[in-house]
Amino acid sequence: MLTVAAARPFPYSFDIATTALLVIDMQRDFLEPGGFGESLGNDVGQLRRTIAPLAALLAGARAVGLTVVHTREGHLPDLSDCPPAKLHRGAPSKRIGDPGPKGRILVRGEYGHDIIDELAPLPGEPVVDKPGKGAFYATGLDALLAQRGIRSLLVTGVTTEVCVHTTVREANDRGYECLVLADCVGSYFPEFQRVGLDMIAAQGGILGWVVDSTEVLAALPSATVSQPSS
Ligand code: TIU
Repeated sequence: MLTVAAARPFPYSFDIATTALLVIDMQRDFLEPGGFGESLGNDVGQLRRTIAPLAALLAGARAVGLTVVHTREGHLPDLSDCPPAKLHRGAPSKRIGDPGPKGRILVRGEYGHDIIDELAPLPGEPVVDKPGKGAFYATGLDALLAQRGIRSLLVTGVTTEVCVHTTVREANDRGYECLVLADCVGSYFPEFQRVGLDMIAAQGGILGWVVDSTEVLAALPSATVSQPSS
C-alpha cells in the first residue's frame, strides 16, 4: 500500500494493482484553437499548463505498471447520441457537428476530437469514448475497471468543473476512491479551478482527495521511476 501524506483532507492510500490513472478528455477540441472549447468562447490557453505535469505523471505511472485509461468526449457522425438539449445549449460560434479547422466539432473520428500529441495513448491503453460529461454515463468504463479489479482512481484532465467533476461524482457514487491531481486538471476559469478542487476535498473528502502530482510521483516506488539522463 502506498500513501500520499500531503493529500487533502487527509492522507490517501492506494495499491498500484487496484488503481488506475484516468486521463479525461485531453483532446484538441478542448486544448487547441478552432475546437469545441474555443467555440464556446473560452480561452483554450488556460488549460495548457496541465500538459507538462500530466506528461510527467503518465511517464511515472507507466513506469510502475499502473493501469492508464483515457477518455474522449464526442459524438457519432450522425449526432444520434447527442441530445438536442446539448446541441442547442448556449450561443456558441459553432455547434457540435459543424465543420471547423480541425474537422467537425466534437465528432468522433475527426482530428480535433482526438487526444493531443503530447499525451497520446500507448498501444494497449484503453480509450473510452463518451457522449456525456461523466465518463461513466453510456460507456463501458465501470465494467472495464471492475474487470481489472480497479478500486482507486487518480483523476486528471479537463475541465475541472465539468467533465472532471461529473466523473468524480459518478465514480464516488460507485464506490471508487478518487484522488484528483490539482496541477493535472484544468479549467477555463481560475476561480472554478480553485473552488472546484475545494468542493471535492471539503466535508472530510465528500467526493475525494486533492493533491499535486509531484506528491504522487514521490510516493511511487522510486527504483522504477525513470530519471532524466545526464
Ligand atoms: N465546456 C467545458 O468546460 N467542458 C466540456 O464541455 N467538457 C469537458 O469538460 N470535457
